[in-house]
Amino acid sequence: MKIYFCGSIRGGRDDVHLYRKIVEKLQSYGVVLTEHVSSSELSDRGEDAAALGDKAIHDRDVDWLRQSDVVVAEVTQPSLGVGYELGRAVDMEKKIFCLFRPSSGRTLSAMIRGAEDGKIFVVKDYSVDEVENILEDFFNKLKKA
Ligand code: 6K6
Repeated sequence: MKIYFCGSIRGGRDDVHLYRKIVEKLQSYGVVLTEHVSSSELSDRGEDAAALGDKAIHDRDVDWLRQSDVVVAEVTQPSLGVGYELGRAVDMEKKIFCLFRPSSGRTLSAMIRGAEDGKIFVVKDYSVDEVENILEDFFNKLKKA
């Protein structure tokens, strides 16, 4: 299974350690195409972009999105890029699982919360200590579907 993981980069890297934990768990279910999103070496300035260029990053990521079987997004830290990826993924009719932490004190965008349809676009409120179980439930159901 090819998994596309979305998490904030230029939107802010506060949750990068959590992204790492999520990606490690996702790797037990398949190949995570976007493992770099969880790299603590990648800052919010995305300085590596200087080597690759924004257009190359965009085109490569959209190509990976197209190849993916499922999209998992940590949406607590607001990110234009993550919102864009989710919009493109909806258009590609990908199975989407969004994870949001209410304990952050934030309110999730209506464009993400409101996109939930309980089938292919799922939004789950969670806390850090339950993340592994929540991913396990999601992938177990996905395998049975
Ligand atoms: C190049 C090589 C390593 O890191 C870079 C620099 N930037 C990005 N590389 C890969 N994917 C990126 C990069 N910047 C944004 N994205 C994609 O958008 C990721 O898949 C994230 O899910 C999302 C983050 O968007 P912003 O708006 O928070 O940056």
